[in-house]
Amino acid sequence: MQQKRLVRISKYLAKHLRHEPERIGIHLDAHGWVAVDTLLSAAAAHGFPITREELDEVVGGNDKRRYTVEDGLIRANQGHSVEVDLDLESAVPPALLYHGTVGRFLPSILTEGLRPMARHHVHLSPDVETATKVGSRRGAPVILTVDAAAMHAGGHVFHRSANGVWLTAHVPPPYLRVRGIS
Ligand code: HQG
Repeated sequence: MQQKRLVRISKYLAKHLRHEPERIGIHLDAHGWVAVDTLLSAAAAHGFPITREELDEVVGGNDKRRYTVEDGLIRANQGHSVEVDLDLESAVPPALLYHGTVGRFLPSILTEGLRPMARHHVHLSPDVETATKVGSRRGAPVILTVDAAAMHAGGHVFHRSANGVWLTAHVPPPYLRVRGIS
């Protein structure tokens, strides 16, 4: 499949498995799952037919492993704005985690900390390279280092999504450092 088609399908899945299932008349269960058949029929009925082979290629070939297919069901691994319970176990984070953002958000972030904004959690990356990619979506990336060990010691809960993104409710300013500035 062409890369362009693959990206279009992945975006379509993100839109309907994370944010607006009702737009194509599907219903996610409490844990974010919907039957693959239901999803494919709904997509076709709403003018965006996807074959099962294409779906499998997007799910299997997706470098970020955004989706899981299991027992005839599919769900997004993270990034929801609709209420779902992903049953993620809490986990001990590495000592440092990273967040990629852009300069225009810094004044607010350094005042109120990192907030989930439209998502359920703040998303943190395990390495600078990943954080740089995340930040670059919005402009020249600025990387924040998160003192995850201190947060964990202070009782903040962390979860790790199926695709290696670290999630937490809020990162207060004392745990944040702009990388390159001491
Ligand atoms: C910023 C993509 C002002 C935050 C990526 C970010 C990631 C604040 C934006 C995943 C703020 C929210 C998540 C505050 C945070 N004041 N701005 N207090 N706190 N922000 O997209 O972390 O393609 O919801 O810095 O690869 O950018 O969806 O979060 O710039 O893994 O699979 O508010 O989304 O993955 O933006 O990205 P987002 P994110 P997917």
